[in-house]
Amino acid sequence: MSRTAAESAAARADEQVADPVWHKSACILCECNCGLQVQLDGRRIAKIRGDKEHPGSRGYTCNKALRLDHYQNGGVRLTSPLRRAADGTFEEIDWATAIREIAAGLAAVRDQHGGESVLFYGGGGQGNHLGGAYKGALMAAVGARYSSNALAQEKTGEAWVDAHLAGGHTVGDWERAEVAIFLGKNPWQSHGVPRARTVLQQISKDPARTMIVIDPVRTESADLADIHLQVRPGTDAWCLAAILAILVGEDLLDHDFLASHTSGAETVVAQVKSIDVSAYAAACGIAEEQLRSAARRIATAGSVSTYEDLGVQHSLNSTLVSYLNKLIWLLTGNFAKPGAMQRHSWVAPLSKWKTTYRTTPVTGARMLGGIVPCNAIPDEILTDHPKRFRAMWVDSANPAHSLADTQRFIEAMAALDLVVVLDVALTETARHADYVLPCASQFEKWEATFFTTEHPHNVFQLRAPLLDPLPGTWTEPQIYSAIARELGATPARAERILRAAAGRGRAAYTLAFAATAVADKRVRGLAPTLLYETLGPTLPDGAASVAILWPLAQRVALTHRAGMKRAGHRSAAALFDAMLTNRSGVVFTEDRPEDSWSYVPHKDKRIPLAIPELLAALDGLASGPHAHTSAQFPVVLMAGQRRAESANTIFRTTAWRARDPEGALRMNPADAERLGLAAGSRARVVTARGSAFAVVTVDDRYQPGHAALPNGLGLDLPSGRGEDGPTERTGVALNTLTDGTRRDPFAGTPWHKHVPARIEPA
Ligand SMILES: Nc1nc2c(c(=O)[nH]1)N[C@H]1C(S)=C(S)[C@@H](COP(=O)(O)OP(=O)(O)OC[C@H]3O[C@@H](n4cnc5c(=O)[nH]c(N)nc54)[C@H](O)[C@@H]3O)O[C@H]1N2
Ligand SMILES: Nc1nc2c(c(=O)[nH]1)N[C@H]1C(S)=C(S)[C@@H](COP(=O)(O)OP(=O)(O)OC[C@H]3O[C@@H](n4cnc5c(=O)[nH]c(N)nc54)[C@H](O)[C@@H]3O)O[C@H]1N2
Ligand code: SF4
Ligand SMILES: [Mo]
Repeated sequence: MSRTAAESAAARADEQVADPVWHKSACILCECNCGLQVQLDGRRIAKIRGDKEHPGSRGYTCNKALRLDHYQNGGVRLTSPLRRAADGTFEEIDWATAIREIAAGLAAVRDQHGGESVLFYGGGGQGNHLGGAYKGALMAAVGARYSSNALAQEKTGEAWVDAHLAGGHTVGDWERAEVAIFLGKNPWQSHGVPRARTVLQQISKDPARTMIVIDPVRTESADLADIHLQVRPGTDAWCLAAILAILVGEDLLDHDFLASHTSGAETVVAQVKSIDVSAYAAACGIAEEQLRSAARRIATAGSVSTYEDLGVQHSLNSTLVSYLNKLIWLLTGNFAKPGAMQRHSWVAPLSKWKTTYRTTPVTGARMLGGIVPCNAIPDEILTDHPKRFRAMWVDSANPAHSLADTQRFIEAMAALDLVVVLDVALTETARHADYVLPCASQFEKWEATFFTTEHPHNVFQLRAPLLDPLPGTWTEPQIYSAIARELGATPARAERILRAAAGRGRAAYTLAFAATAVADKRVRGLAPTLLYETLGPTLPDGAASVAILWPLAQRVALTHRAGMKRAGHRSAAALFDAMLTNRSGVVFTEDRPEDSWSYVPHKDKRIPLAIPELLAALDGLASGPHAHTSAQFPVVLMAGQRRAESANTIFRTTAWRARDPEGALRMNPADAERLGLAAGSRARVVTARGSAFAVVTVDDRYQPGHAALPNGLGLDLPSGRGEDGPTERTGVALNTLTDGTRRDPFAGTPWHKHVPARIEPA
């Protein structure tokens, strides 16, 4: 239930009285966005429990959701726009000044160097995508063409492979899969699979089902697995190639599926045949017999689903590994049937699934998924190339902390003419901005994510604000709209027509929108802010920023009509109303496995299996190096493990972390002993780019020569009062250790899981 103005006023009048109402919301810490119910005590989120009516999470939460008040109230919030003064410090300015100066700054960069020299970064985190949906309007207003976000350091290689094969994003059917494969994925900690711990336990307990975990570490997920392929770090390509060779060699392929639903199988099979299984088994450190039994189990299963994640996407040969992973389920016919891999609907696709790509203006890096690879960004700035980026706009992201090679990224920021950061706090990135704009938190505005990737019931939840915006903060749509207007980009006539049409109802509005878009070319690009300014005010409870869902509901009706109707929505308008009013979220499409074929865009509905460039890379494995370590850096450091006590950089406080406050360096007992490191002692971790100190934990879950540091620590948090004062760092800021050049040759995605390092007593 949304909080009315009267309720808010009552809460303000008597802050001491806890509000007994359970308000609906969602967790903002990972892509699952579990539905929540919360009780407020003034502005404090006092009690949190899972929402049983949420159609995806059904009451489930993990340990982290219960700490969400640390996001809302734990850090130091920004309450005024900040401008960097001549002496380098920040000064508070009012919003009118901020909007005027930033618009003037953007216009100056555009007029001198072209709008394409403004790079947009971010636009949403794990819990907030609604605001970022308005970013496109500002990009259009400026004439910008380049953007990037965290997907370009994890998922773009996979997206490119998916584009070639099933033509778009694929997802497992976890509730029904007979064999579930987790490849470089630890759902027990990182989730990704809805209700992950429950689902893992169900698979583990069921003798008819099998869980295969491919991970160098004996993780909590591996503990529940039937088969744990404990690869040597970074050798997944050899492991998967060997499994493919076994499938081919033992004739375990689904020939019917290959004949009726694919093309190019002969090319793939011919090449895989030549792989030396024993040699590849040795390369990945797994007994050949274990690989054979895994391959046989996959081939004889009624259904197989797989989930690949950072363990391979942040490691060597990542795009090739994506391809080999997908060949395993395709050669065994595990697509578009119950329990197998599926295509699915979206409310708004997170990325572009295209085989073609643009390249970056300076270094010519491939922009897979349509976005600039994160690792290439500093190279696109630190140069005197005339097409270099001159300005950067950052929203809901912390790239000075989350991108490889922090030092170089900060150097790049300093070389720009203009940096604007939108955030709730003065982050590591915001500290290097020219302007910082304080945003309302994710519990102070209407919010949603477009992590709508489920099958068969795909869920979307629109969250109503729990609290009024903190005084001094604005919402992102408000900011995008104001700056586009200040730039003079808002088409006035179209706006007048649309405002009038909005008063006559949504059907009239839609017709008017189509007409104005034909009459004025600017309308399409500026559509988000036009919607916000004209349809927005007609929406109830101050939900102006929800206006963007109106065209998105039309999109769902157009592209996934049958699925939408099966979910009980007879039209786009009905779906929009359901999304607007249902606080626990709605199933927006109900898909059947065979519907996956309707999402395959290829004309002949056949999946083309051969990707020549990646087959060439597969050939290269025969001679490729299995490890990147050296005498100087003999350890593989996993720079970014997901743990029970990590959540990207969303909590800007150390207090939320009950255990492991500093984020220990985990390593094998034998390594620790050899180095003279006792549990609890301090070690120095040295890489080619930097060094840092960490507390040691010894654990035989890790292989010798492998060590792990957690993701998201090492924030520079205010140690005194005031946001702009001195700071203190707890834990290792991982990207002070990583090197931007260590990246996948196809996708440019970083090798954060494979950082050659040396560990020594501190
Ligand atoms: N608790 C928590 N959950 C989160 C997040 C968080 O910060 N904390 N972040 C969210 C985000 S943004 C993401 S992208 C997901 C990521 O979710 P995951 O990818 O599951 O998380 P990681 O722990 O980074 O990596 C997964 C596994 O890869 C293994 N691995 C390391 N090297 C290799 C290798 O060479 N080969 C293989 N096969 N495996 C390897 C690690 O041992 C680890 O168990 O998690 C999300 N969920
Ligand atoms: N070495 C190493 N680096 C990594 C990783 C790793 O494993 N190892 N993981 C990578 C991965 S998978 C990911 S996804 C990225 C994540 O890194 P980023 O994409 O940079 O995102 P987050 O750390 O989630 O930071 C989210 C930001 O949004 C801000 N924020 C929160 N709420 C709001 C709001 O309502 N409005 C606005 N405007 N801002 C808000 C937060 O304060 C925070 O600054 O890190 C990547 N970097
Ligand atoms: S799995 Fe945990 S972190 Fe992820 S959304 Fe649910 S409660 Fe939040
Ligand atoms: Mo991520």
